[in-house]
Amino acid sequence: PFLENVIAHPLFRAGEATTALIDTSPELFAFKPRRDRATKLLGFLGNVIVNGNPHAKGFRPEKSFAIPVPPPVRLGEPAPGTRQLLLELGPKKFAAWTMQQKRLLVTDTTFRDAHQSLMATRVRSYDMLACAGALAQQAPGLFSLEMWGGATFDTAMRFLNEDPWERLRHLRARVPNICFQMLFRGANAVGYTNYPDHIVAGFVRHAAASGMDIFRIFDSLNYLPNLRVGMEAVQDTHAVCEAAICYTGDILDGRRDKFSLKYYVKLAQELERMGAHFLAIKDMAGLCRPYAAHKLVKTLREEVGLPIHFHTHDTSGIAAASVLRAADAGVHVADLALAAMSGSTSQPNLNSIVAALQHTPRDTGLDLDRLNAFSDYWEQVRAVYQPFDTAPRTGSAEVYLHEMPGGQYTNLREQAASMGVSHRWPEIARTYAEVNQLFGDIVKVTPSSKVVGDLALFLFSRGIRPADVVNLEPGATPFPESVIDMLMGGLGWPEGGWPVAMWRAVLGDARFKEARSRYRAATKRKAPKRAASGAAGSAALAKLREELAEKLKRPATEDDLFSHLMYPAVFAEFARHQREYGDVSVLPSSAFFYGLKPGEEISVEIEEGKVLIIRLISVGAVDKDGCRTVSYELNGIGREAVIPDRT
Ligand code: 3PY
Ligand code: ZN
Repeated sequence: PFLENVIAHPLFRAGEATTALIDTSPELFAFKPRRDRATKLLGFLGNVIVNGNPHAKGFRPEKSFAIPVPPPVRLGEPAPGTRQLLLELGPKKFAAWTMQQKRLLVTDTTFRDAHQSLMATRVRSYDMLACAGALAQQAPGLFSLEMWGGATFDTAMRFLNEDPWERLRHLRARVPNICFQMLFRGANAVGYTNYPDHIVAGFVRHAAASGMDIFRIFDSLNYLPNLRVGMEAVQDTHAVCEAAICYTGDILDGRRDKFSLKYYVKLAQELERMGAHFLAIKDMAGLCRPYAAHKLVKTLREEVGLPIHFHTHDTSGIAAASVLRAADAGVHVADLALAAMSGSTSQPNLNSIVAALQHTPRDTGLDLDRLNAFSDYWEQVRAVYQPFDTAPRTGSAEVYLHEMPGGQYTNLREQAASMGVSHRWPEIARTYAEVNQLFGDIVKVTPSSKVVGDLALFLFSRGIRPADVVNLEPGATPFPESVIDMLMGGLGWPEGGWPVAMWRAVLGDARFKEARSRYRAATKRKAPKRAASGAAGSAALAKLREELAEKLKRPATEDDLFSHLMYPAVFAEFARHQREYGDVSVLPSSAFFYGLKPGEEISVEIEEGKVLIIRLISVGAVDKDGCRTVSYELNGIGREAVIPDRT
């Protein structure tokens, strides 16, 4: 603490400290009591026990959950897998290898999209890490694990008080053999708005250096200029640049000709020209029906020389048929989720597809029994997340009407519930579909899907029909900021631009003219050359890092920097939480969300080989200061935490 005080002293920081500093600065000897890690954890747990975890939606299970037991880790290194292959071959030859495989290759999305779509992105690192080592040993034939990016980045900090970068590194340490894959929102990186180029490129570099192998990059309007910086940044690392076409509409429906087969082929060819190593068909809402999937994959295989990776959602209940038809048409890789985390708004069932393809030319070669054991583990884990598990119980063809992405569906339903209008969900879903038409029929995926949702709820709550928006007095209605920003070009531009009557009515004349001239300039511009040398970007990032260190009153790491740049307010609160409570990701999930019951004991590994055994003894009555004394045994010795009761 003394040294910390010296380093933090203004004279020392200004480089003006002399040896006299000690004699003239008694404040150097004012030490804040250092709270050790165990004390901080007991404080956090005490707070959850007394007040509940603010992110557990007030849910208090009657009985504690048993800690889920994953398949055991055996002695010895896991067999080499796709990661070794990628590192050895480099991304281009790795792509060629992928195209030579006869079997259907499989990406397991359990660690990312599955829980993003089923459980509001709430799965904690703890539950992934507990099974990751065994997965590396027992399923080394998986093509990749999708385990990062999308909405997991901010929710880790926001709702789980954990560091997304630590998740990536800790998983990497346990899974050295299977490629890691992330979802990257092009110029929106892992956020909801466009970021400057040097931040997007810096984020990619840091993610690749932290262990990311495959970047699936998409744009929420299929606006290709938004992909350039991210794609080029990936191409400068060891990693695979997998560029995505976002699928919407129905290529088999001749009347819906905006999103035709030709449209997707042209996009895919552009992405190939931009240097993609892989092509993803990103069917974020699960709209790619079985026969459409076959036709799309077959045509793309003829027109594009890249491996094709199919991603869909089972919202309709028939997405497994789409995967099988895509496999028949020669798709190279498919995204699937372990059985207990599959179906509904998540991916189709990995285990069942493995079974379906056994003894066929596309046999995945994966070990079904072993995969079933992992599904059993996830069934236990899923039970702990009960309050977040709000996905529809069955498939529904309603998805073809509203076209909501898997991850948005439950979110919007929750928003409707918080507005007290759950019972009017079918109307809200219809309004969402009508807002899509009002926007001219667009691709809907984060963040454009959020804007459609924002406007749908805005109009619904005011009783305005989407079709009537064009009749509103231009600029007179206080539309949500996200809508204004999108129409001003904040997310780029949709195919063919925005419908003019709606555009003018929402923005008002002055902003409409400004937006239209931006659109004209953007569509006239030739594709920009490769971004200039990274030197200016690196200097800008170094400066941002210094500014952050000032704010944090400690040195800022690269992790801190990119978390802060993506989500300044969320990161500031996360950093405060860490100062107060330390690393709470080490707690079992049941204890993290619901605390402990008297007599309950958990073991917590705070670092390798350092284990705390925590038993809750009792919770005292409220004292005169409004506090309760929570009594524990910590490694057999009595400890107390005094917690203000805020219930
Ligand atoms: C995300 O951007 O988080 C998505 O999952 C989009 O499908
Ligand atoms: Zn998805």
